[in-house]
Amino acid sequence: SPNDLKEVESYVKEHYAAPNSDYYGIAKGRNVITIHLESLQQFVIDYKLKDENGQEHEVTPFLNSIFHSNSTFSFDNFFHQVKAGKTSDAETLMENSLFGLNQGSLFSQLGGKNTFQAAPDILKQTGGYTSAAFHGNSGNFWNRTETYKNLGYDYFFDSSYYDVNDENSFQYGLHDKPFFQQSVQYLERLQQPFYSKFIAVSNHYPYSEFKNDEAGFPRATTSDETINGYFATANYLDKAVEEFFNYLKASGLYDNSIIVMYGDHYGISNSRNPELATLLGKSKDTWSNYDNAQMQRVPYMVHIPGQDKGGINHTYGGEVDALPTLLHLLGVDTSKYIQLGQDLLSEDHDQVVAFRDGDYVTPNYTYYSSNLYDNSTGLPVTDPSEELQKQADTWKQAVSTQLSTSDNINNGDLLRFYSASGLEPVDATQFDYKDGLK
Ligand code: GP9
Ligand code: MN
Repeated sequence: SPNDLKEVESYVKEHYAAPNSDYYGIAKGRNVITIHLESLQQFVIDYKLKDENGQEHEVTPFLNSIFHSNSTFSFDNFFHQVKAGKTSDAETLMENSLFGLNQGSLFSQLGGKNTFQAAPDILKQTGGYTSAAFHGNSGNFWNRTETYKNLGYDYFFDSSYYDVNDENSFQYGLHDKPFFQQSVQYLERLQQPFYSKFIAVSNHYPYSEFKNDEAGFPRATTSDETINGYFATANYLDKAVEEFFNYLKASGLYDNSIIVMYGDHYGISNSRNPELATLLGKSKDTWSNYDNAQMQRVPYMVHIPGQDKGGINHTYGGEVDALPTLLHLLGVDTSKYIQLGQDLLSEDHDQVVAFRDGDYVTPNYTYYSSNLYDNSTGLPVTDPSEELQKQADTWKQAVSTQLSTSDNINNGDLLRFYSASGLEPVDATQFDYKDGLK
């Protein structure tokens, strides 16, 4: 009921993190180009894979160059926060600053019927942006077609807009290089400024698509074939993104755009991590749930060509924090929006990162699978001081309130009652993605 909104509003007000004036609006009016880096984990950044001759191969040289550029706001303590909804949960988090559901996918269950105040719609109503999502898989997957309408996307170019055949695709759709190549014809006809999202999917489990000579990248040699293929598909993604950047530069779009890149969730699951350990200079035998928690870091980079205030920021945060961060860089005031994350560049940012199941990570302590760990040793805290126990209880409470607030909003469809944002409700019936740009 509208009454349930009161509690939500006071939570949001209490947690609002004001923008940092050094960065507020530095990308105002620019196009936004978001690139979804499927299953890419932060450990891959700067990682070099050794082949059987001991020769090192940089897995993502292009993304590494972006990560280290001072035109990029890069975050190396940024965590995914998804559960069973995987990619779709990441999209929910990144574009709404709300969590997915504790069970299943919010896109599948509520995406077609709920009211949202999402990135495409906010930018349209505050900045006159056109919006488009690009993905070389069927629009039904994760109920995207229906959900995107409610998110306010003007256009959705799904696989029906692409030449997809046995040669250039796999079970999740078109491969990344042809995906970006074929996307350009649509992108260049979009009215500027635009907000766009490109879901590149080749680096998807089971990472079996590219053998040595196709990818030109060696396989790892652990006993786990999933791990072994992961580096080659990540390298292919890196090359595809580089080609897309080259296009952006050649077309002139680059200079008046901002390019956001994020990894949606882990690519290597916890059950496989002990096998991965040796490649990370760690021991399989001492690998623990502490290590599993730390592996949930994913890349988050906001590249703003022509400015040099960026760098590698060590703030702890997660996908829920991305939208307020982005909006503030674009000079959009978020104080009236129902968003549960906090601008990562704000002085007020809280560094308690919630996982969807109630576990959490902070700069000094990690709570994962019922254990509290000291980050400085990686060991469980067996006998916490009274003070630390109190602190840990506070963190747990903060995380559970953030998650339950999100669930109340989503399950109660509360945004349909919320008009104080100043946003007109999205009229999903005005979108028909079959017509494209005709
Ligand atoms: C398919 C792709 C896969 O369209 O988004 O999603 P995931 O399996 O990673 O959730
Ligand atoms: Mn995914």
